[in-house]
Amino acid sequence: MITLYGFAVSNYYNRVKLALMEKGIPFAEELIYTAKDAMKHGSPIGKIPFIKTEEGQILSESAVILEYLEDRYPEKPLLPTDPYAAAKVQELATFIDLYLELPARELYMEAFFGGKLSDEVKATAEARLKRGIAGFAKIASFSPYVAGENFTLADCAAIVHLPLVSLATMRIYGKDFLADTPARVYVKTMNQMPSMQKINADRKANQDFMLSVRGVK
Ligand SMILES: N[C@@H](CCC(=O)N[C@@H](CS)C(=O)NCC(=O)O)C(=O)O
Repeated sequence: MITLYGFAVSNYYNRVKLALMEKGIPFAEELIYTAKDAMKHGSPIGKIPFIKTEEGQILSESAVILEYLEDRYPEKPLLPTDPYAAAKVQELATFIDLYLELPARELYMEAFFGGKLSDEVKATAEARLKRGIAGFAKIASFSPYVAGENFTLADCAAIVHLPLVSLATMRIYGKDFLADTPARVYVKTMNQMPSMQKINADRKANQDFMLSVRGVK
């Protein structure tokens, strides 16, 4: 059985967990909280999530793990069969990672963990986020899933990342930068999925413990 390593508060961890659950792949969770522990278990730079495959191999990077799961467990696909349509799903997922989550991540220290950011960091993140969100709004369809009619790998990224983008921008700039997109309704709807209810319950249960172990980040 696959083992998923990381902590249940992490959006990247929950992206993999969501794909595993939606594809109906059995897995065990091994909660680890520190980079040192992650490295001890095989994570190359101590980041989570990573998995141990059924064959005992280690694999990191959430987007890569999802691609591996598609290839290894094709029974319930989360990518369209048409190559261009599949690439468009991956484009959207990559876009959300690179141009929404990563710039928003610059804000987490102050937005969620009591740190203090310089005005320069905030201004840089703001410009990057505004540019990224304008592009995201052009390619996301929200009809009803983020890439179209079917639940795909792009949803696994969108559902876990978009709430953090909203919350972080709200806290730092006093405005949800995704407010002009259907993100809020989308996330609310997606959170009703049984898999997301379990993921959110686990996240809440894990939050206080994680903060006490890791401090920040
Ligand atoms: N590109 C990575 C990002 C993973 C990532 O940033 N994980 C965070 C938790 S959400 C982490 O491990 N942070 C601890 C650290 O950087 O030491 C992925 O997609 O898996």
